[in-house]
Formats: sequence, C-alpha cells, structure tokens
Amino acid sequence: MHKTAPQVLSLISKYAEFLPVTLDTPIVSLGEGNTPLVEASSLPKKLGFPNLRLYFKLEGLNPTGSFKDRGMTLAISKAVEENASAVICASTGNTSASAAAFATKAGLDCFVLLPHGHVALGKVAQAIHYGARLVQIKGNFDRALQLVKEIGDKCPVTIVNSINPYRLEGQKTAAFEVIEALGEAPDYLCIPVGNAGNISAYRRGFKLFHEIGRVTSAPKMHGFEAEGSAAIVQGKPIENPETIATAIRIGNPASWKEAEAAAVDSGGKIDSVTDEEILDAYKLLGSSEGIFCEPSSAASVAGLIKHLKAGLIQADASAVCVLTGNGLKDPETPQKVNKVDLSPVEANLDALRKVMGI
Ligand code: AN7
Repeated sequence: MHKTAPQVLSLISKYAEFLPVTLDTPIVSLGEGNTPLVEASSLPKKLGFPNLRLYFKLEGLNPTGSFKDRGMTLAISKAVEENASAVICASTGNTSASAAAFATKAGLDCFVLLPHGHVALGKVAQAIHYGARLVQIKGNFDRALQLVKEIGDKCPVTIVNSINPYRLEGQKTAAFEVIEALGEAPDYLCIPVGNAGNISAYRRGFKLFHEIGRVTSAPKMHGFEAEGSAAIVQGKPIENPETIATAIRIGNPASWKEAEAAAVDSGGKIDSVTDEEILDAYKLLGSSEGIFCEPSSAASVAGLIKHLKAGLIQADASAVCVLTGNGLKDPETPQKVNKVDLSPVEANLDALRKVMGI
C-alpha cells in the first residue's frame, strides 16, 4: 500500500508571504506554532473583574515547550540556506532547548552557553537530550551573550540569539494567530519581558496586520520585567539581575529600544512585578485555570493583575496573556511554593479515608 506523507503545515509555509523566505528556503520544522488561545474560566471573577474577557496564549505547547520555536524554525532554516555548519546561543534555557532541537533536525552543530546554576532542570535536560555542545559559564546570561557575540565575530558559527534578525520575524507570527483566533485584535496584550525580543516581535505582527487592514486596531502592549531584573523600568542596565523567574533573569535586554517603542507607540507600558506577585499568579493559573506554565510566563498574569488594580487596564476590556513556556520544564517549583504533605500513608482503606476526609 502506498501511503502519502502526512501534511504538516509549518509555520513558515503558512505565513511565508510575511516572512523573509523564498521558495528556495529549506524549511526546518518540528511542527511549531498554531498554539491554543484558551479563554479564562474563573480567574476574572476571582480577581474582582468579572467583565474582563481574558485569554491565554499557550506557547508552552510548542514542540520544545516555548515560544522560542517560532523564531528558531526561521533562524535555523535561514542558517541552512546560507550554508552554515554550526550555530551558537547564550540562553536562560528556552532558547538553548529550541536551538538544539532545530539545529539537530537540520544536521547542524549547536553550541549553547548557559549561566551555571540558574537554568531550570528541564531546559538543561533538553539541551543535553537534543545533543547540543553545552557549556555552563561562571557568569550570568548577559555575560554569556557578550561572549557569544565575540565568538560570532571570530569563528564560523551563526548566532541564533534574538540579535539574529530572523528570530523576531518568526516570533511575530504569534500575533497573527491571536488575531485569527479572536477575529479581531485584543485591547491589551500582557507579556513577560526578559531580553525584550518577544514583546517587540508581537508588536511587529500586530502592527503589520493593522497596517494591511486585517484588523482595525492594535493592542496596547503591557510588558513585565521581574523587579530584580527591571533594566527598562529603571532606565539602566542591572549588573547583577536576580529573580526566581530565571528565564527573565536578564539585566541588559538586547531589544531594549524596540520594546520601549512597542509599549509607547501602542499606548501600553513596560512595568515590573515582584517575585511574590509572579509566584501568586503562577499558583493561581494552576489552581484556577488548570494551566501549568513556567514561573517567568506568569509575569504576564501578575502584571495584568497589577495593571487592572491600578486602572491602567480597563476592567471590561479584552486581554491576552502570553504564557511563554511550559511548566514541566521547571518541575521543582510547585513543591517549593505549595504547602503539601507528601509523606506516605498506610496502604489500607481506613488510613486512606482518614487522609481523604471522606
Ligand atoms: C519562558 O531562553 O532569553 O523578552 O535565553 O524563556 O523575548 O527575552 C528566554 C526568555 C519569557 C522573555 N518567557 O522573552 C532565553 C531567554 C520565557 C522565556 C522570556 C523568556 P524575551
């Protein structure tokens, strides 16, 4: 029996007309994009804003578990088109997981530099599993990115951090999907800010669909840094950024200026949220909505709550929170932030009924 190959529509082929590709670009795809936009159930009411129409963009459902796959499919496809043999990135974890997977799929070598001791377990596991050449440095992400730039200048390796222009072009497709799912632009987009690439990419996507007349408006962009790493909010690089949200533990964002323009031009704001606010939102997503995102992703919801309370986001509007990465990457945090008794009980019915209280 002859079987035809299944038709998997890659992100690049779907949006080719809006991306810097030609018919000759070899597409390297792992089935990225096309992630769900899920409407919130109990959260708006629970927060005291029952008329808010709230949606979550579940980017953790991408093939390597984060939004980075949208940019990486394009960056790696273009690297292959340009005859690269190796790629390199610095990463707080998700970029490295994505780069490693797509590079391997394309048959390229992949080097990743991680800040030692500050990357979630699952992300290190991914880089190892996908066969990347993993180097942990005694320094933070910002230092790792500096080193990557120096190596990129001196050695024949292609940088696939978001300073690679194809990364943000690929990532802007998430904005297209939000518009297609809602049939219009939301009033607000809330998003975590680390290296500040993703907020810039969404703004490009929303702006483009507005300009070509697909929609009649563009959302106000509300981006949120972690308070201990809030360079844009403070207006100066942070030498020693700190936050429990390790994915956004970045003190000198590469797309600083474009992100600032995205917020200002759209009528939004870049603000910061504390680790406590991030963890509260993280827990709420699990307990109220059945969503397991990583702590950094919950900065979008923490920020939404902050801006609703401050009146910076209208209570009867529509808002999309981007949940950038999958909670399973960081399997240790739930046990740390919830009070749970995990001591085993006797394996009999009486003991079981006693602990269950039924
Ligand atoms: C889950 O992987 O910078 O503002 O090296 O992993 O575009 O940097 C990750 C960033 C938000 C911030 N949420 O996005 C990296 C890296 C998650 C992330 C961000 C990241 P940007």
